[in-house]
Amino acid sequence: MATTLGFDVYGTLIDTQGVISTLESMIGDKASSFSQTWREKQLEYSFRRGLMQNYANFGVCTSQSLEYTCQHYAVSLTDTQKSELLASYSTLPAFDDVQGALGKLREAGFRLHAFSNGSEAAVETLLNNAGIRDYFDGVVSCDDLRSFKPNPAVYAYFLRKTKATNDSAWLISSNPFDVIGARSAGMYAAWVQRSQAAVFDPWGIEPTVRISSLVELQGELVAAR
Ligand code: 2OP
Repeated sequence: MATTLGFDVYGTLIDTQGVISTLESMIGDKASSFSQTWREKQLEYSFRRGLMQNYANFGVCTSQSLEYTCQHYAVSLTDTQKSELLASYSTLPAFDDVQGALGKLREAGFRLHAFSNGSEAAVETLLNNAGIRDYFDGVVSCDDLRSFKPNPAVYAYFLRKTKATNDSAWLISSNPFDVIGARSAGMYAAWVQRSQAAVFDPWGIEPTVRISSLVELQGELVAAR
């Protein structure tokens, strides 16, 4: 059976720091820390909503975390500016290594799926705008289960939706919470260490492989067979 790869989207395929240039035009030198707080709070909201079983989709987590971040930094953005920032979340760029690596993986016979907290519609739009949608056989969204990563149910859902099995499927993610969630659910998982400063949580649940670029992925997958 061909190996199925589930690619996390935000932070793995797509650079969420891509909003910084828009932010700089609005708030100047606070942009980088603002963007990081926004991303961290967006994820925190998904974890809290999952645990509370009070679901709202990832787009709501993104907009409410933007509101929090504005208040946290005492930055007053107009509704138009907030709408522009949220719209920029659907036009974020793919990382430089994505196109080349995905093309080679498809040629080598791997089945590629995007696998994200984001709603199917939001991810479809984002991947199309980033010019990488055609590399994927499909999009698997946690929104279908009204839950978020790292709920083990979402990894099981990924396998069902892609008709894969634990021994023929990998999660590919730059987010340690996602990698640990997939490994804890019994999947193979590759951690894409997008920054030298990134720390993998010291839980004793390790990625199957660590890579610093998607270019290394195919070699690691073949070696892991
Ligand atoms: C995802 O794309 C949030 O990066 C995470 O599901």
